[in-house]
Amino acid sequence: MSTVEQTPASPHGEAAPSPPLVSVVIPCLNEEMNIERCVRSALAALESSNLEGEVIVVDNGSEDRSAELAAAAGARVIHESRRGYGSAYLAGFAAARGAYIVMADADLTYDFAEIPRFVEHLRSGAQLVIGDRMDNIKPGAMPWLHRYIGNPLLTGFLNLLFRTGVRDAHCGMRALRSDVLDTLDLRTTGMEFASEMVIRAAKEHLKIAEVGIEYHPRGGESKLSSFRDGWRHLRFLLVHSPTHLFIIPGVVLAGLGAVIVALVGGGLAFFGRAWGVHALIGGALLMIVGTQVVALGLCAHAYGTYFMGSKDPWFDKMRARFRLEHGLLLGGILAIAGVVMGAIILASWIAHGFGSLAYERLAVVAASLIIVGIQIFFSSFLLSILGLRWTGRDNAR
Ligand SMILES: Nc1nc2c(ncn2[C@@H]2O[C@H](COP(=O)(O)OP(=O)(O)O)[C@@H](O)[C@H]2O)c(=O)[nH]1
Ligand SMILES: [Mg+2]
Repeated sequence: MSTVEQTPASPHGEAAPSPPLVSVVIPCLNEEMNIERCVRSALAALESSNLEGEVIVVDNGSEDRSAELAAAAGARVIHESRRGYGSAYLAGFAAARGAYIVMADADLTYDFAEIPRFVEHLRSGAQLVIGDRMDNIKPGAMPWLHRYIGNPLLTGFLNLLFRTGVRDAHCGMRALRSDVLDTLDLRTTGMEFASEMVIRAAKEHLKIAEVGIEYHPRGGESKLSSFRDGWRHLRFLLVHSPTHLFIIPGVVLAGLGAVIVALVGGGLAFFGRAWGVHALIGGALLMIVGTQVVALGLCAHAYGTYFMGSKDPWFDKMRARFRLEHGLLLGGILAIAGVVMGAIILASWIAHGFGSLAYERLAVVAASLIIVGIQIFFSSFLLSILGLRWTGRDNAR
């Protein structure tokens, strides 16, 4: 939980001073080498551009003199005991009084003299302003693993999934209007907070501006753990996009499996040769697993829509078009087709005096149809259950 160490004095019950226009929020974990200079340059940037403002340092349980030095340099210090870059910012945002919030690390990588440029973008209508370091990374500022692998891969993946169009999605120098905080509804506690902010802003169609800035070598030790924090970003992207995590891979698997089952099961040759029961088993496996993955994806979408307020146009269209009964019908038809095939095999076995069977292909097709059919049938019910609390007309779906 966060606490405020130093609040602006209001002695003798005077009217509180009018809130500042800009709050510069700086998360800080053991940055005694840098924090004083950061606070002073932030204050100097505000003053030189005649911006009424405050500098808030969120101390994240530093074991060094960071908090003390920040306060002495003129910052309002907030303490947040829950560790993490995101936790620090959430506490800082809650304490910020400005209409505009500027964010930057406490490590001297960002130039606080750029603050007025960020504020200018907010003044001219942007709701979120993100720095873009990519054309101006100073020697030694970013390890090659981050510059050429981590950053481009994660930013590329983020844009593939969420189409934010942001060039440097992990840049730590940003600005936003405090009135969009409720809309953004940020929750993550770690470094993935940076991705969450960009994704949420894009999903809510906020006006995003980008500002080219320089990125300088860090003073003191980095708090970023490349693989752990990289994975946290990736995990965040995946769990917030069921379409890419489940639906697309599931449809591809199930579609490929269904084609293989149809061709091999029907005895058709392809790629210049006939295929046997092993290929059929492979196809059945893909079809079954793919269906399962799609069903999980639909449930994940339903959970997001009904319980987390997610808005996904694709899922909304599906909901409008398909009802529970459609799923039951499809599942039922497939399962019955499988049972009929099984019955044919059984009848033929009986007719041939319970001797040895040679219906492997038909048996595989029958079994996979029954499995897929039953899966669709019950998944449809589960989807419907997830939507039970949904309002009005959708209850019946
Ligand atoms: N990683 C991390 N950074 C924190 C935490 N609390 C505050 N910070 C601050 O968040 C900023 C970002 O961390 P930094 O090491 O610069 O990561 P990088 O900019 O991604 O390389 C710095 O100002 C840190 O002092 C925390 O719990 N974890
Ligand atoms: Mg940094």
